[in-house]
Amino acid sequence: MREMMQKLRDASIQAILESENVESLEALRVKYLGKKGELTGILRQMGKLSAEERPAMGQLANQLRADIESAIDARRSELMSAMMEKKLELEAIDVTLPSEDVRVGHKHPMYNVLDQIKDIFVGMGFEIVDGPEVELADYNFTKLNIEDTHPSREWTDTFYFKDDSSILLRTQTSPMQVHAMETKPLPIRMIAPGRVYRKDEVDATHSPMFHQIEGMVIDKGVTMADLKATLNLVVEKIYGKGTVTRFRPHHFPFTEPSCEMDIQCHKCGGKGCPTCKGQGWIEVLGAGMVHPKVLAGCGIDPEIYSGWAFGMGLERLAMGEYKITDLRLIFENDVRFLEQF
Ligand code: 2NM
Repeated sequence: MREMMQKLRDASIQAILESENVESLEALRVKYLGKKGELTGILRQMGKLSAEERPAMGQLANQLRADIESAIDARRSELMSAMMEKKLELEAIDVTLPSEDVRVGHKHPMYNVLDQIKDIFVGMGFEIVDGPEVELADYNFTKLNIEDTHPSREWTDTFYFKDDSSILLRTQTSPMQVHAMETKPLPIRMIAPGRVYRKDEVDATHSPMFHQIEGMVIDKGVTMADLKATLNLVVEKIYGKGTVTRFRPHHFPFTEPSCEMDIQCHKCGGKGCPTCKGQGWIEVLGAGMVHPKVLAGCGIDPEIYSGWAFGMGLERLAMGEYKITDLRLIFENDVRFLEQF
């Protein structure tokens, strides 16, 4: 038996030293030390030994097991560090190599328009605010005086979150005005540009995601005259001094009174041309005096404070500005298109 163990020792140590990867090493561990392994096989024959021989043989077998185990451990760490070294060598990066050419994109035409508008409002003391695109129906609709039965609240019009009709993708940036009224000290002068979502099929004039910019002023003694004067000034900065505007009555749930503002076509001066589609006028935005119910709902006393607000679509503005006739081009982000602006 002593001889068998010596043979096993020689063979196993040799095989372990020659094993070339951790998988074959593991196979050797099973082969020699496993439940059906060779050492176990030898130990099974202990019964044949005399009582005097048994303790010494047992001790020898234990020693052999420990030696094989430590040989395996030693070989495993050798293999692991060799593997690591190989990996490091393979994955080495020469940081001194020149990089591949990076294709530089191009500023999106809509952002030219947005940046221009931001500059104008910042110049008048407005603050730019940014906020969540995922909103509570309360902030997107209820606090804006949009009644429970309003069609824009329908599942067919608005993206609600599964099983929860109180959470949605904002359909307008107005919830930012509500957040501002609830949290900011008065007076407030702010604009809120950003993405909005409506369940529309994609075509030349519709997209389920588009951009809006809305703005609001809340202070004591603010009137419709402030609304008109401020928006006239903005339009003159964009389309040139002397640009003629007109304000038509309109309806929005969150403003009273409400209006839409048109500019006299800056291309044809109102005669009618392709830019204004023969109309002489171009619709640019919706606006109005913030509804007293909206103010009160946000904790502002409508007897003391008043305000005006406006909202407009950025894609449409950029399309008008750059004569882009298909909204899809705006979202494709093809550099060949973008580079033209
Ligand atoms: C528009 C048109 C008119 C608007 C109103 C408010 C708020 F929160 F102050 F009530 N925010 N935005 C508003 C008013 C938006 O978009 C066409």
